[in-house]
Amino acid sequence: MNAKNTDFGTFAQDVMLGLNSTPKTLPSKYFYDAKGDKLFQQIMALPEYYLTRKEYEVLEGQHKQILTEIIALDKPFNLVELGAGDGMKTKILLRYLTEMNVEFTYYPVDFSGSVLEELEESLATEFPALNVNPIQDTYRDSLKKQVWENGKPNLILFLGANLGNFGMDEAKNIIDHLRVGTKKGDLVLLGFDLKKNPQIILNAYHDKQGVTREFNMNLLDRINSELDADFDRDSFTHWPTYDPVSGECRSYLVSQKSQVVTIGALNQSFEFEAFESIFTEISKKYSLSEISHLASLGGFEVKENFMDSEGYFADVLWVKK
Ligand code: AVI
Repeated sequence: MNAKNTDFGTFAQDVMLGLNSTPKTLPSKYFYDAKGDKLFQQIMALPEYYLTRKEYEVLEGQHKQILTEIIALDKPFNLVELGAGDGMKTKILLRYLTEMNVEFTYYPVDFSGSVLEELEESLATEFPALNVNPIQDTYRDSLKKQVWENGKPNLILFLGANLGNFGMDEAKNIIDHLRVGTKKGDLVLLGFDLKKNPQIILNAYHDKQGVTREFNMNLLDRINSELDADFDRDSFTHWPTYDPVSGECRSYLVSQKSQVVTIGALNQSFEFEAFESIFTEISKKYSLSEISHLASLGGFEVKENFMDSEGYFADVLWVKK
């Protein structure tokens, strides 16, 4: 996950804006501090959280087909990864490209400098001959700057269903940045969690062990410790919902009683009515037709949808027209 933001001013400002809006909201990018990162690692290993395993299955089982197009060009290329994180899934692709003696430079983009440092270290051990050029930036700014652009073909990776954590307008905006940030013939591989039995989706965000609850609650803990607030986490309930029409899985923290929370750093108190909620995250699930619509908005043609055996998850390969 790339969108870590621990800048005090920005965090305080976003919390102030979010809790002053109606309905109240907090941005999900603040889930990811050191504790949130660990919780997310645990989420990925949960029996209910199928997303990571399914994307692994796709990449493990179909990496040759996924990479056929770029290898067939028989030219050096740029492999750009938006939101590289620990690069675990990408290493499947890196391994195969290395085995095939393909010439390319890997540009992992992540907003977190420490994540990039760790990634660079692990790559130096596992792939000593790999050309790596880490970029510390946001998805959008990196696509605006395109520091990798050197006339060579690009394969841009945006894995892990990360686009799902943006509302539709923002997702379209990112696709538009992809449109501007790519040239004819460039390839993009995006990970999407697909619409499926609603119960399976809901369970993934409401696990029995309560790890996702902790992950959601971590937002309140961060506000308490970083912004000197007095949220009583026991008076809030983790409440995920899934709307099968929009495909939106939304997470909320619901106040169990009427209460007042004070945030010292903002010098402000916030009133909660009984059962008032804070909207904390969207995880949108897509249909294949919605995905091809997004492709066309970005000026891309769908090359192929690579899916796991149950059709839960898709890594889709697009080519720029
Ligand atoms: C990072 N992202 C794709 C995860 C998701 O499934 O939306 C974050 C997450 N939220 C709760 N569980 C996992």
